[in-house]
Amino acid sequence: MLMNKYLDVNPEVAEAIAAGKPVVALESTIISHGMPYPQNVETALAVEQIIRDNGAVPATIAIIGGKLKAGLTAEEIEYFGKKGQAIHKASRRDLAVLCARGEDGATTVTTTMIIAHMAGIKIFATGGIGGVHRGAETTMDISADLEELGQTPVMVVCAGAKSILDLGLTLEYLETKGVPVIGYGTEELPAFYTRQSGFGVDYRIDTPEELAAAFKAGHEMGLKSGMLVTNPIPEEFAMPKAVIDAAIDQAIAECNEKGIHGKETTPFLLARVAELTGGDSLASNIRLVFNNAKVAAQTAVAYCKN
Ligand code: PSU
Ligand code: MN
Repeated sequence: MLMNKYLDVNPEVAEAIAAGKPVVALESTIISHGMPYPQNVETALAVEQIIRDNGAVPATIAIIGGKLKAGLTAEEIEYFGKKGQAIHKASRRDLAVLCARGEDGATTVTTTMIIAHMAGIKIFATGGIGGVHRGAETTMDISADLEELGQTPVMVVCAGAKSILDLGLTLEYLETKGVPVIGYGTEELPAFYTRQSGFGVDYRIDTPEELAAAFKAGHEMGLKSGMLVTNPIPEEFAMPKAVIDAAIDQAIAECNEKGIHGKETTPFLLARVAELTGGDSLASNIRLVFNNAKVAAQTAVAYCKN
């Protein structure tokens, strides 16, 4: 554990880490900015239960009153879900000022990795990561998540990246940063709502044991980078490709027309795609998060065994 006065690890999580028991980190931006209330809170609580059912302790991460919290209560999750986009979306650049001021912040993949690492948590489950946005050649909109994956040794289990991003450029960037992109049971990068993207992953791995062994090898040789595990949405919950592609194209066009940019872009696109698909994309989103939580918990269990 990299202790500092801002870090506040809840007792159950601290005890599990100290005893070498499996723990899985979860982010809070997916709650406040990634899904509407009340599905966001229901999903966050259900995900914690899935992690417990698979033998690990959940640690939902957020910034509350200037403290970097690892492990939230159900009341705190409800608070983040209700406050939604009124909560500050906190990336790496925001940590210092928010904590000095004693404010709240919803942690993205980036900040959840940072705080998980401080607390000694190695495995983190989420829905999707940020990446290189379409048009980044001129906007330079590249998520800080990619930088963090390059410098913080935490495994992130996600369902690939959405095609709101430029998936090819996202893979190029990850390669530059030295981040292995693993396909869980697949050779193809999943595209979040669909199992196919047309892009290959670096390695296919089929079991939680092998995921744990690969991550441990990097850790033991002192590599500081993270590992990205992309876990395809179960077939029965995937969206028809034509439907999701049309919704994403329309959402991106509206985003450009409205001049939305910076940290507002991803939340806008997520909400608009959910509206345009009449909630179908939200249902898929919830299912793929459940699936990622299960794989992350199984991998955390395997990591602690060997
Ligand atoms: N992708 C999703 N759902 C999410 C996010 C991304 O499918 O909730 C959130 C995550 O917290 C991710 C953040 O770290 O958006 C990336 O934001 P940006 O593109 O502004 O870096
Ligand atoms: Mn951005």
